[in-house]
Amino acid sequence: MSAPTGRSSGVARAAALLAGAERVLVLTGAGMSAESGVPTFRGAGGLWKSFRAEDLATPAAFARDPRLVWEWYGWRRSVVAECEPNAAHIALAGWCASRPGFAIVTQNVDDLHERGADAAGVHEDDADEPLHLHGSIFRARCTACGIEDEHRDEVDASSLASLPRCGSCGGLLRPAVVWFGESLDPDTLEEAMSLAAEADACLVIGTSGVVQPAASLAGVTRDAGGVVIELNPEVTPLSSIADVALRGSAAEILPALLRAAEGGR
Ligand code: BV8
Ligand code: ZN
Repeated sequence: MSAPTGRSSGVARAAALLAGAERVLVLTGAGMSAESGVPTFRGAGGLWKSFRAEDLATPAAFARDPRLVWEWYGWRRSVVAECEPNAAHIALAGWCASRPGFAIVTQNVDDLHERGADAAGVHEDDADEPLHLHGSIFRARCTACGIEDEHRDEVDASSLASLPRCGSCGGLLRPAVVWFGESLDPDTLEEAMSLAAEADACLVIGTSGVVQPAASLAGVTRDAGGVVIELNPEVTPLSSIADVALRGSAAEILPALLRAAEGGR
């Protein structure tokens, strides 16, 4: 177990590990978007009124009250749309574009990694798209015919009749995200697991490390002989397997860490 190191020595140690890594898996959680203004799930202030994600982000909640669940996602979409990618998104996008062996795997359903790449001037051919383990809040899937597509329309959740409908069969649409109790897309999970197994380092940013199977990715890297770097203001269940634990915020630490890693190449 690593003791959280002093800030500058921790950044120097983490930078040396990243500089020497050919393949890096960057696993991000809600803390990556916190400084953009997107509420985290478990942090102070929570996500929405008195509801917990585990109560609303489930198939049962949607079956019971699709209007309430769509109201929640409509609100979250409006919050994300008002937010801008922060310095961590932008620095990470620029850095991954210059290092082909680096992959972003995110638990987040926002589009801030993608918008961070735009802000960093990264052309879509220069870097792989981030892998969204839990889907995207800006995509919807038909509950009847299964068609999935981008969906950024304003959600009118005032009645069942006004909820989003499938253009092809008229079925009720649902957010194309992975709810608790639902399996992740098998191809996405397999790709994430193999990236983790091949990685020389796993950089874990802004996740409480409680949701499975996403939280197990860092352990897969470690079990395969790679190193783990955690960037989080708080201790998490992943801290015990971190070679370096950087206690601070993504937007503050990540740009400095990546600059130091660049200098060490
Ligand atoms: C599944 C999308 C098979 C929806 C989300 C073992 C194996 C398999 C499954 C389970 C298992 N044990 C339990 C389960 C069930 C469940 C689970 O893990 N439950 C937990 C609560 C115990 N897992 C599942 O259901 C998964 N399905 O495995 O399928 C299966 C099938 C049937 C039955 C069983 C298994 C699917 C889980 C996906 C759920 N969907 N999101 C939506 O967004 O609406 S989860 C959601 O919460 C996020 O996507 C994320 O993955 C997760 C955790 O959130 P975090 O990103 O970590 O955010 P959080 O707020 O928790 O923490 C923020 C962190 O940031 C904090 O540490 C904070 O300190 C830090 N921070 C704050 N500010 C900053 C910062 N860091 C840096 N800078 C800052 N400025
Ligand atoms: Zn349909």
